[in-house]
Amino acid sequence: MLLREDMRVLDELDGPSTGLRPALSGAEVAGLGFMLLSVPKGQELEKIEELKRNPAVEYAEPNYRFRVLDTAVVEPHHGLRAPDVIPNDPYYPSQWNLPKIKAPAAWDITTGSHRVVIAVVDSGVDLDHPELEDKIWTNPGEIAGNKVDDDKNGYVDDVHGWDFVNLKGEPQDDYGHGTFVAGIAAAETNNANLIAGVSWGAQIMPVKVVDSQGFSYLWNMASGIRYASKNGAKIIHLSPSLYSFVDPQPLQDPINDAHNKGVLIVAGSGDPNPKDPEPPAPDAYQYPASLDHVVSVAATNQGDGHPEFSTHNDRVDIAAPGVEIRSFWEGGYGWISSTRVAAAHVSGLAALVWSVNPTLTPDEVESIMEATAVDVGEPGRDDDFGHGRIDASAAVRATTHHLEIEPDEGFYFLVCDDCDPSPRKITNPNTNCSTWSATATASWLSIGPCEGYTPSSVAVSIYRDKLPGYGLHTAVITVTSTMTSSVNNPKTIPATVRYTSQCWRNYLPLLLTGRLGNW
Ligand SMILES: [Ca+2]
Ligand SMILES: [Ca+2]
Ligand SMILES: [Ca+2]
Ligand SMILES: [Ca+2]
Repeated sequence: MLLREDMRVLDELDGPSTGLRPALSGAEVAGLGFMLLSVPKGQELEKIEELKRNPAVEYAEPNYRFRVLDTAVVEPHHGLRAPDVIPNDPYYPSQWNLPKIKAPAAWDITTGSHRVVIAVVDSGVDLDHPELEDKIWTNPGEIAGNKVDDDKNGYVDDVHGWDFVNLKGEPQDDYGHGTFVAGIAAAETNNANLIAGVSWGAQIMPVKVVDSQGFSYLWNMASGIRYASKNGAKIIHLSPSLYSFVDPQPLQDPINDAHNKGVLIVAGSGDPNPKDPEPPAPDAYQYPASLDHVVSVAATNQGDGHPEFSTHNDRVDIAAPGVEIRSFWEGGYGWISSTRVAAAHVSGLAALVWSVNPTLTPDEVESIMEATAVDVGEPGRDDDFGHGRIDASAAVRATTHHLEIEPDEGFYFLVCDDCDPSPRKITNPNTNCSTWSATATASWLSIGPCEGYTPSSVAVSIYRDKLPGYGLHTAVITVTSTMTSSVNNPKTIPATVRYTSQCWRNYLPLLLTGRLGNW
């Protein structure tokens, strides 16, 4: 069971005199604000009632079991021909969900910044999957395999996330669901391989809280949320869900903390299991989706209808495709229908919105997705679809563009009669070429065409023939957002050219004064 003390009450009652301390002997404290206690089997509820009568106990709850019900229907490889359109992933034509949410038009604005991290709190992620291995988050402060907690975050060798089931730093997926969800949100895309993901750029932080049978526990869930928010995730995708939940506080606390840190938390609205001996009502609150500060995502089908399995209630915020959604399964490929896979689209879209404007709060990101959603079902917000089915293109286009470029400190070129300096690059790490342009104030500065998706860049080079003569010349490059609404814009980059007949005349004095290293 999980237990939290009210320290103020404990102090008032002079600690041990409450009788609580002896009861806690052997308790495990994990920095979550509550404790995990072992109780003899069968005495759980009795013990909880006893503890709740103690004024020093803020809450005492069973360590509830959560679950991930989904298993994929496996499909054979068809050897599909890569289409001539972008993205070129061969299974893209069977991903009805992506054109449905207008992902291709969203990808004209951004294919997703590498800086946005989605924590997949699920069964782990296949760390060696060819479509995911380059997308896995790496903890910058941790050295692998030295049995030292280098970044002092409480977890030894957590180089690519953490496994809360087996308590180790290699959150390898032994069930499959986390890998499936990660593929929907952020598979390697336009690589002529398998499927496309919603955000081509987002990093995946694997946080394993689900065991090899598809089950998780409240303790693992709370710990996983805390880990993700403390270690740089921007979005937390919560897969496991539960309906018979008495007191959600042990989960609400870490969710509140994550939200206060600027993290968006996303979960499927829930899918009652028809095989369950006591299935919940189709409008029952399921958790964590129904907690505060969690975006509760319902599923839609190809016709924007409401599939029967998708829980509907007044906590549903938004809807996304959730029927026959393709992703990776057991080393191959398959489909799943559930609200959890619907939620993976919202996690991916939030990563795209945050790419266009990294300064937004999680509430702002949620509001943008809801305001731009397509109203389906009954007019206005309704319990089946919340604010509607997500429209990725409308969402990224409604986002105020926060223009970022690299470098912003300026360029220095050295030119002589028998040498040309190599071109430099101005890079926009977050959005595509369609969102920005660059111009120069001097005819001797050449600004190349913009190239690439996110990141996108232009080459800057010098036309020696157009320089007005030997000496020092300066000009300014102006970078402007071309999106309807923008901030941090325009940006200017100074460019300086030293033009001389022979470069050694410039290099030699610099070498003698030891300044070349700075140039
Ligand atoms: Ca660590
Ligand atoms: Ca280490
Ligand atoms: Ca792919
Ligand atoms: Ca509606």
